[in-house]
Amino acid sequence: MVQGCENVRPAVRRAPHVSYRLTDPETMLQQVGTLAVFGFGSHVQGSDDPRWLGVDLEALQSRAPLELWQVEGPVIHGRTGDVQWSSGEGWLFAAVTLDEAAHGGPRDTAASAYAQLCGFVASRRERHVQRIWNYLADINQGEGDTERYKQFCEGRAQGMGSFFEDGFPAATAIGHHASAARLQVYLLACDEPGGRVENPRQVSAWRYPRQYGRIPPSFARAMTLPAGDALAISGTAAVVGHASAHEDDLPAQLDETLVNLEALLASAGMPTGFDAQSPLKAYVRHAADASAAHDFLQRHLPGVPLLLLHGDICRSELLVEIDGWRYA
Ligand code: 3EB
Repeated sequence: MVQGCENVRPAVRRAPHVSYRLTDPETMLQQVGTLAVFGFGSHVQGSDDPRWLGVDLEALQSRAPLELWQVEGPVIHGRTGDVQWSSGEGWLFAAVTLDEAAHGGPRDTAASAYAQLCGFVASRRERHVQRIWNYLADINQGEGDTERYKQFCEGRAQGMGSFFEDGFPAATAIGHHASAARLQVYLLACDEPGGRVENPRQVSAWRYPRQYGRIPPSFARAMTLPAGDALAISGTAAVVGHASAHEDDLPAQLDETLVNLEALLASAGMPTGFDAQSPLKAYVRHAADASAAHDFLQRHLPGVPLLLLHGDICRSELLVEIDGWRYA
């Protein structure tokens, strides 16, 4: 077959390297190729660099590492309105941290954060959002449709507008316990599209029935990055079909969550299991469950880099949620 020039594919972007490391922000920010550095909790020493983000979730480990995103080339960075960002090698990190006190509650704050982020990404070559994280205060406060998570979902959908009409990125939404009611939203985007992945054991979140809110959550279960060399895994919990399983039973929820993670790997065509290159985060509702969760995960996922964070899952009956990366 004759290959015309229309068959020439653009360079496929290798996945950023995501890792956890016991180091300080400045050391990492000085390195060529550092796209973003994350610290967890109120005691972490920060930086004014737009690539630094201090996350409002406390680590449940005595020596908590930083999370690093690294690409294989030079990185530029800046601030545009409330957006802090960096880019290099076809990848884009962008983040917004908004205080609800200045934006009027979880719905309007989410709408503003998403409008700003989507507007910024639309102005960039790296317009294909692969993965989003959302951290908001008191996520389970309020009843029924007024629960803060459900208000957040409504504001998120409003702020996104039609930006994700071809499909949602992978995502995490977790509640924090910081003193200020801040909403933090950050994302990873690329100049090439990824591939959305769903979990055959779970109803797709955007098709959740009415009982979970007026506006269903806007996320895909996972995203295969453009080169197919990594899977970005959304917040994954003990949800089967659309229902929560094993109410208030930590080991059973952890078991079910690991079954869901394996189902996602299979659905994405990834090898089974997780390894030393595949960092995971476990968000644990009750700090008292941290050591049980840590022991369980070390036993079932030996050698896997783990970061345990104190966070509330968006359904009050869920005690734990896991997200992270699987490299091919
Ligand atoms: C679930 O499976 C658990 O609203 O962005 C997981 C990942 C969950 C992302 C989001 C919510 C979100 O429905 C909750």
